[in-house]
Order: sequence, then structure tokens, then C-alpha cells
Amino acid sequence: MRKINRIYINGEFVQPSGTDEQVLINPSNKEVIGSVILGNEEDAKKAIAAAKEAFKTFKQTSVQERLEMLQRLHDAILDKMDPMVEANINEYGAPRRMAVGRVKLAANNFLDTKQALEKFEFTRYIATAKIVSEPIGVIGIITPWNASYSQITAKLSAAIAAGCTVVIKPSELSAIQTDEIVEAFHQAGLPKGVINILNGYGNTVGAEMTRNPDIAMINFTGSTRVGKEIRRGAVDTMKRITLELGGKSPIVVLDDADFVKAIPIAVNQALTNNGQACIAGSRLLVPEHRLEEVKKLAKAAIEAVSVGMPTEETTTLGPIITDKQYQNVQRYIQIGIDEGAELVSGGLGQPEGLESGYFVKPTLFANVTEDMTIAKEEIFGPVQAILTYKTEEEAIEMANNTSYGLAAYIHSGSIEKANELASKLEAGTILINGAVHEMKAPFGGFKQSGIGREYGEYGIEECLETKTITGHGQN
Ligand code: TXE
Repeated sequence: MRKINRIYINGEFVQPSGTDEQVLINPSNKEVIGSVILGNEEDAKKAIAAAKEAFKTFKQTSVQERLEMLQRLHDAILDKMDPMVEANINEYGAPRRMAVGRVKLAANNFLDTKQALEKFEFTRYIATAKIVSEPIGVIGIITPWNASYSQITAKLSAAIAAGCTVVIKPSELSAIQTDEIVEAFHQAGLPKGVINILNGYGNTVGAEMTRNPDIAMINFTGSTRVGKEIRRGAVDTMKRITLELGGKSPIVVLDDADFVKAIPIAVNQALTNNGQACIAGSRLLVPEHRLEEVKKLAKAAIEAVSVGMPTEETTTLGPIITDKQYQNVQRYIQIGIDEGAELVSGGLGQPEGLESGYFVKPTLFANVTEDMTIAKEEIFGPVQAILTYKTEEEAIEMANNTSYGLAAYIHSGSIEKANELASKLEAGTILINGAVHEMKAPFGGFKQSGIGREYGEYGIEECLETKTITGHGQN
């Protein structure tokens, strides 16, 4: 049992003023593994004040100093590898191999940002003007539970590189993981007040951060619903916001693709992080005359996936995070059945022998039409919908017929064709023939999938203000 009753403000672990307690449950067996006392608005104000004070000097640190800090943050995360992995397995339900990958990815974000910072031009010239990029101020970082470590470090590394101080509010469902990562941050030994972290609910701590005039920017990942709330809440202070929100990402399999290779990859593109991923390829678009072949290949691929206890070496999919999310996925499977989609594999309930936790059967629907709920709404579980198209023009229209635009996947035998299609899809990230996103490159959404970009130089750029100085005496 882990009892967490501390937050991290101004370089110190302190007790929160808040008194709300949240119980923490292992999703694999529903056992209570701990509890966390949550911070409240008062705590948020203290953290913001510390970050504001620290910004006065931190904004003047040299690039060289910030490069060293990014390196120290990277090293400190790797030092904490084992407890961070355990927390990710027990609190989130990540299979061990994935948990290890997650921690490495989280650490690596600091190195990628460091590389981008080495080349970053903070001063440019346009005609008679000198253009200076300056840190925007205190950044409020709000993150969800589905990839807590890497989302925190992606946003934190950009802020540090830019010379900004931060207040971080991770998801209250990731409190143990937060408690581990904060120790790494403490160990990295940045100046007091540069990094502040507190647990708390969105409608208390998150809302305070959103409206507080001393926060210059909110960098958020989470649901589109909350993204909209943050945008509304940020209006009065005119703070900058970057939002990385939901998705309903299409996978377009062209007729010329090697289906035996492409379809299993396409199925697994829906199962990334058990479908609890903003980039999950939840809509599989295939040529109508190949449907039977696709169904066979997809069914074999989804049934080859090993759902099980995260601690087992062979497991590729663990449980869903909470009962609430589990029920939500079940509800969508029921809606799929009720609206007349054909259940090809999986379905309601838990896989045999896994009734102890929030395990979901990886589920495949065919004969899905665009008006069906499962073709439109983000399910955030291991559920894929197969839709068919007659022509490539129709495939493009279907792919773009969504309010989202985060990722899109293409499978084709011709790289020229795939690139042409990429130019027509409305999404921030296009992945061709099983490629994975390049983590040094910008990531973010079109349409209601978000505002702004993260990672590398684009991520740093978001954290900067632009100052134009003319008459500076150099022309
Ligand atoms: O996310 P929330 P939830 C989607 C996914 C999932 C659904 C619900 O479809 O099923 O969202 O998940 C904080 N002001 N995604 O409810 O609520 C909250 O405390 C400020 C997609 O867990 O968006 C947490 O820290 N902050 C997504 C963070 O927002 C607020 C990842 C995210 O929680 C707030 C997660 C408020 N008013 C869910 N209300 C992705 N893009 O990957 C809540 N929060």
C-alpha cells in the first residue's frame, strides 16, 4: 500500500493543503494499491507563485546550462528505471516490455529536445529588425493517464529548453507514477521552483491553472471535451494554449498493398497501448471487393494477440485503466452490435480466465458504415471498425470525414501513390506502411484533434514569445 501525501513545490516535498483522497487500484486485479491526498486550488496557487519567482532568474540561464539540465533529467529518469517500470505495470497495467519502453521513451524526450536546442536559433534578423525568441513564462502542463511519463517529459523538456518554469498536474489516476518521476526530477537538481508538480482533480487544480493570470501558457493532452473547456477557461487571461486531443484515425489500405503483410500491421495499429492511444487506427478502410480477404486476415491477426497479466512476458495487451473506461468500451461494443455492425472477433465481456481485472476482448467489427457511432466516436479501447470504399476518391473522403485529424495510416505497394495520398489526408501525422512516428519531428492535430505541435524544435517554439527589435544599431 502506497500512501501519497506530498506534492513538489519550490524544490521541496510538502504536504498538500487539499484533503480529498483518491484510492489507487491495480487494473489487473482490482486490488487497492494505494491512495493519494490531492492538492487543491491553494496548492496550485503556491506552485504557480514558486514557478513565477523562479522564472525571474531561470529565463536568464544560458543555453549551455539548459543543455546540461536536459542531460541530467535524462540520466535521472534512467536511474529510476526499475521503480518507474513497476509503477507503470501496477498502476496502469502496462505489459512489462511496454513499460520499459515507456520509461526509455520518457528519458529520451530530454535527449531529443537537447539535440533540437543545440541547433535552435534564438536570434534571427529580418531586414532592419532583430528578432529575439524569449521564454513565454510559467507553463502549466496538464496530462492524462494513458502515457503519463512520456507526455510529462515531452512537455517539460520543451519548457526547460525554452527557459520556462513549470507547474505540472498529471492525471490523478497516475499518482504513483507521478510520485516516482518527481523523485527523478528532484535528483536532477534544477534550481528551486523551476519544476513544481501536484496531484489534483481537473476541475480544481486544472481549472485554477487554466484561469490563473500568472500562467502564460497551458500545454495540455487529454480529451477534446476538456480541451474545449481549457480553451474557454483561458480566454480571459489570453494565455497561449497547446492542445493534443483525441482522434478517430483512419487506416487506408490501397488495392495495390500486400494485404498479407499490411492487414496484420493495420490491426495492430488499432491496438497501440490497448487502443488507449490518441493515434489508435480505429477505422480500417479497405477496397470493397477485398472485404472477405481482409476479414480473414484481420480476424487471424487480432486473435493472435496475447491478452493477459502485464507481469507475464508473453502478454502484449494488459487491462484497460479503470472500471469507468472499461464500461465505456463495453458500451461502444454494445452500440456497434445494436447499430448492426458485424462482429468479426471479440465482443462483450472479458477474455476467459481474465475476469479479475478490466480486461477487454480485442474486438473487430466489419460492415461498419460512416453513420455508425463506432465509426465516429473515440472509443479508447482495442476496437477496430472495418469500412469499405469503392474508389480512392471515396477512401479519401471517408478518411477525412471526421471532426478529428491527429494521425492517418496508409498501406500501399507504391511509395509515390502513398505520398500522393498523404498530401490529401487531413491529419498531423501520416504513417506509411507500418512506419512509426519520428519522435524528433512535430506531433499534433488538425481540426478538433488540437492546437499547436510538440517535440523537437517545434515543441520549443511553442514555449517562446517573439520580440522584434528595430533600431538596434547593427544595420
Ligand atoms: O480525460 P480528461 P479522461 C479521451 C479518451 C478517453 C476520454 C476520457 O477518449 O476515453 O478522453 O478520459 C484534466 N480543467 N482521452 O476523462 O478528463 C484531468 O485531471 C483542466 C484522449 O481521463 O481529458 C487530467 O489530468 N484540466 C487523450 C487531464 O485533464 C482538466 C488521453 C486529462 O483528462 C479538467 C486521455 C478541467 N476542467 C483521454 N478536467 C489523448 N489525447 O491521448 C479534467 N482535467
